Amino acid sequence: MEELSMERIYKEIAPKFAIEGTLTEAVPYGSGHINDTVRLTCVLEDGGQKRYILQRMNDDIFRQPAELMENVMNVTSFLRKKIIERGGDPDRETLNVIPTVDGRNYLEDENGDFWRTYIFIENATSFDMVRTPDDFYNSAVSFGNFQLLLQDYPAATLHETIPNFHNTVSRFADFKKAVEEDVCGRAKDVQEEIRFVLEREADTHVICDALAKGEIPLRVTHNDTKLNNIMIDNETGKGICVIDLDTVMPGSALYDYGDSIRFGASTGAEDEKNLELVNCDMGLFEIYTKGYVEGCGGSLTEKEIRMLPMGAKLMTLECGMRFLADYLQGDVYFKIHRPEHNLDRARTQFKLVADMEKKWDEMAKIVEKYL
Ligand code: ADP
Ligand code: GN1
Ligand code: MG
Repeated sequence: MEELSMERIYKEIAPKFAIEGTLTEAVPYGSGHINDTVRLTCVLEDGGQKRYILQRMNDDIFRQPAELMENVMNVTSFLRKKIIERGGDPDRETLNVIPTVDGRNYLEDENGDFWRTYIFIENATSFDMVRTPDDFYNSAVSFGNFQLLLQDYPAATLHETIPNFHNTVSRFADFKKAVEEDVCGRAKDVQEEIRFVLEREADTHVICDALAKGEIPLRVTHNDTKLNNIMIDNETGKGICVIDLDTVMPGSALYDYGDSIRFGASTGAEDEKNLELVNCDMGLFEIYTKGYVEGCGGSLTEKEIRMLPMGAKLMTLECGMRFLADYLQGDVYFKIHRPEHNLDRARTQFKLVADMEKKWDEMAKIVEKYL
């Protein structure tokens, strides 16, 4: 996709949305790996200001933007009703799509790029690293609650925006293919990392098998529950809004729980180069477990709770496989900001997996407390 031009956004794209006031600024925003995100600032007649998030959706990854936006509209209107019922503020506690001036939910421009706009959630922050254990606990309650709120969502009406997104068996097959094809000739330098994945093939079946056998339920899940996909209220410190709804699809609670642990319970950044700094913190692991189980309001089954450590390990292994596969394929999926960025990311994930394996008994004991 073409580089983002702020000037073009300012002059041609933003004015096509029904935003209020006079646009005064458009700046690149956030640290997501997938979409191009821009923050718009508008000045209102009364001198106040209103901000928006404008995104160019990544249509290499989300092949059916219309279906994706149908999911977003349906899920947010469903959540909106529930938020109003419980006396919350629907403009802050869920995403709100701003239509185009001609009343559509998204814009297709003359280059065939797809754009959408949301209300900017003010007085809240999305964190790339855990700031305090409380933030992490509050994010867990919110992600658990999100899943609970969607418990009676008609799952069959959801489009699968990325097929097999957390199917670790097919992710493993994709990984092996990337190694075999080795289109950039990079495999020779990362043999140790490749071996790390290949040795764990048996693990990749565990959640898929449990779902297939009906031992754990299929639910409507978020599927991308990293800490920076939740807005933490600046005043109360509570998780005010779950964002990045592109991958809301039928899935397992283990995916949501596991992806949060992968990212938030790590003592290092996702792309930390010094692996000594990267470990799975058992204090954070426990606090998230407590918050998530509470947030799910008693809806998790005993089997699910017992499998939570496996959720954490497999989501971390999967993400590592995806980063390494992308490195081997020439960095075509995740946004990178330096040449070996995806390799660095893959290495932190494998370090975390190895650390979880060492702490396996401890993790099992912790989750047992929340049965
Ligand atoms: P990506 O799929 O690329 O991760 P996100 O939808 O997560 O894209 O957006 C990237 C970042 O932009 C988020 O991590 C968050 O910091 C910020 N962001 C997204 N939506 C909003 C919003 N409605 N209000 C405030 N910030 C937002
Ligand atoms: C991507 O979109 P973002 O940055 O929140 C990715 C997740 C990965 C994550 C790794 C649609 O999340 O699956 O776990 O990067 N999203 C998609 O940081 O592939
Ligand atoms: Mg995101």
